[in-house]
Amino acid sequence: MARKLIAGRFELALERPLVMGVVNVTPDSFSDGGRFLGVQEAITQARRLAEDGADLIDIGGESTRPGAAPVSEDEELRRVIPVLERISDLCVSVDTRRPRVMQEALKAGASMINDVDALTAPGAIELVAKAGCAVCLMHKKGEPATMQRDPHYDDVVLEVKRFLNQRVEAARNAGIAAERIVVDPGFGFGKTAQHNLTLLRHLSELSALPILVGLSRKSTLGKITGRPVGERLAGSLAMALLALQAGATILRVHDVKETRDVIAVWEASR
Ligand code: 9MG
Repeated sequence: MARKLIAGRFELALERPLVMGVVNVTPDSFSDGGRFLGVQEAITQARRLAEDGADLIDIGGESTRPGAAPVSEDEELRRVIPVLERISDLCVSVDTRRPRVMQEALKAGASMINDVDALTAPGAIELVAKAGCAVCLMHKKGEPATMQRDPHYDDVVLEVKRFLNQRVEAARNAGIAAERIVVDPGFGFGKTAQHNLTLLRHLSELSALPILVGLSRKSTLGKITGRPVGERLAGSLAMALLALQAGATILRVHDVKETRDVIAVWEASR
């Protein structure tokens, strides 16, 4: 496995797990519904997560939660770019599926593209190849509006593994070095709780490249614990530990400080 992740001017050592802190610049994260306050809050939150120990910050302007309202490209840019311009000293990943947003985000200082569509949009792969940024290639089955309506797989591990391998091959053929690529099984993206748990058990079989996992606060935890999204910290930390044991390299989380403690305990026990 690559021992470092190259993300633009940043080189992140992979001897230890990395933490990616989540910052959503989406209406549901605004306290008063105002756009400007959302941007300010996002900047403050990004800085706080970095102080808490995040190695990377993931900024998103379009919610890909099941059933989330679509956002225009211009609106996504208006949400994300002003935040990026103010935190470009940090290693920032941009969660987007749109090549134009990728392009503008990279110009504004982003070092990584987190694409839940795995660079399948026309032009996306060439753009990322040229940029020198890192990329996260994620598996998803279906589209966010409908993907959780009875998802089905004959063999979820095999299907996700094949897809990730194909997208890695496409990225490598386009000129993206292996040290710039991480893969992600896409927990909750067209998967039931059982699919997610099966993938977690087989995580290390999915790829030889670094694996990013996003389980923090997700509905699988609601299903297991019966708790609403605001009460899923303990479940999220338990999932973080399971993911580390299963071979995850990057944990995409909302609660950075607490996840850092999980990593410290896990490392001490090895
Ligand atoms: C944007 N986003 C929401 N959940 C995610 C996950 O699990 N992985 C990645 N890469 N991105 C996600």
